[in-house]
Amino acid sequence: MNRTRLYILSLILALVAEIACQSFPPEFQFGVATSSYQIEGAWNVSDKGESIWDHLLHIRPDIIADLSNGDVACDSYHLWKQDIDLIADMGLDFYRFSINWPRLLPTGFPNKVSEDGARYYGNLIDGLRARGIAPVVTLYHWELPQSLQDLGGWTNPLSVEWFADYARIVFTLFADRVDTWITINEPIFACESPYRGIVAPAIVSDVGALLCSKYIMLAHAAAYRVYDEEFKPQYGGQVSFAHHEFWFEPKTDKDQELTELARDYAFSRFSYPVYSTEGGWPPLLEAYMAEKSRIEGYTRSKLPAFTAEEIKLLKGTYDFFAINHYTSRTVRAALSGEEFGIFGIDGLDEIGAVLESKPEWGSALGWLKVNPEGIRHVLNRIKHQYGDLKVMITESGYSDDSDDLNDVGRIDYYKTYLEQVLLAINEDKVNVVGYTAWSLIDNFEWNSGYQSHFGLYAVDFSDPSRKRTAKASARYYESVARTKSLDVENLTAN
Ligand code: GBH
Repeated sequence: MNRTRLYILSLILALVAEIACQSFPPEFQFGVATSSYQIEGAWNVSDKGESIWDHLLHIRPDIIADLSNGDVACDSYHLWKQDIDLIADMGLDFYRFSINWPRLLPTGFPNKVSEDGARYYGNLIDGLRARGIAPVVTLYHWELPQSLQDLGGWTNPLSVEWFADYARIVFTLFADRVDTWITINEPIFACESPYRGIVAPAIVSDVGALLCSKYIMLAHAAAYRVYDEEFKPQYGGQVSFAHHEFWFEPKTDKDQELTELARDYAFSRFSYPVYSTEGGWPPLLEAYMAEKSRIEGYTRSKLPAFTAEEIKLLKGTYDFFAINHYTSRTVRAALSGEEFGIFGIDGLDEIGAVLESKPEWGSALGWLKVNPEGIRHVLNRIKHQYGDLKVMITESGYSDDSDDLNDVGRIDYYKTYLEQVLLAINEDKVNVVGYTAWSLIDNFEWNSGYQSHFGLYAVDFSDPSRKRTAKASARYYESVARTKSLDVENLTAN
């Protein structure tokens, strides 16, 4: 072979390698996610009970930027068939949605199961399966029955058994048709923002946030054990909870130690009890909270201790690692007297850490800074902390406030984040098995109301029929999912 031919051959080989690297493993799954309060509406149909969100936003609309609520939302309670069509049109493997606890159990307790509630979720599950879409079902995406909140909600130790009872009913109804289950969505945002007055039930209590952390994790474990013992032998499905992690890095070298504490406080608080070999609270955090509580004059740590039995109950309650990831922050120590912004977004007041962005990171709407490398770091951190686990990305996505269907920012987010997921798979050998785009449709984005859009499809909220329209990102995500490759053209709308 002469030199020119060799050169051409090497170019072709490089190209083939490049294309191969752009490809996901053939069994990699692509899906899309929503949650009940954010899309369903129909807040008081039939015998549905009231959730903490229904309750709070009817008396405190002011906590939402546009004073809106989820009374109607995307009306997916009535339009679920359209939602299934959109998912099928994108050729996706699965749909992650959540069950609204008081829609199924109007009293919060298992004494009464709503027939309409059970029928709604049964139809949705059957409709998905008929189109070859696997349902991935979340039991708790923040809709606690108000009846249980009135009894202390997740700060009441009995919430562990209330949740286990609810989980058993859901598994009894649907375990024959659902293989993948998420117990709790994001314990951090299910406990911290709610007990900092930001979201429902909007109670301000640092003690409450930490009590909730303990009992919500025990509730996860109890539900996991119910499935494992009573349903897994027959159905063989998989259960986990959706853990949330930002990527945190120290602002300067001297912020190294604080960054470790911040990671423990915000993330390992929830992952360590389940995934570590020792179990229990992360040691650094446990020591810090014991000392801080003593200084503040408490007789015991605000972070409630686990008994040996509870540590055992929690340890190993996973069949895979479910991770939600959106964004990154730098960490530095707060200056004396410095004010903290929104918990978990701008700072972690309990440990005196300020969270910021870097000039080179991009930005979506509000809190969502765009740092694609962050997702690779987080995936690596999981592997280094807990070993070679099966990892499923259960949420990731991009927000804007635009009506432009040509949503290039969102396409760029998915492209660059998925490139980093591929690097984690190919270079770092992290066993990532799936990716979930948040969200299928624009929906009720909690404090931001309907002003923050995460959807691959737009929803016209001024139209009573809540018309859904594909954005360019829907077609982009479709090509990625159908080819299982990033080697696709950036399609634009129209
Ligand atoms: C996920 O939470 C949730 O699972 C999902 O329901 C949510 O729609 C999605 O992410 C996008 O936010 O606007 O500054 O007042 C991620 C955590 C919870 C962080 C809401 C931002 C609002 C803070 N997000 N939070 S702010």
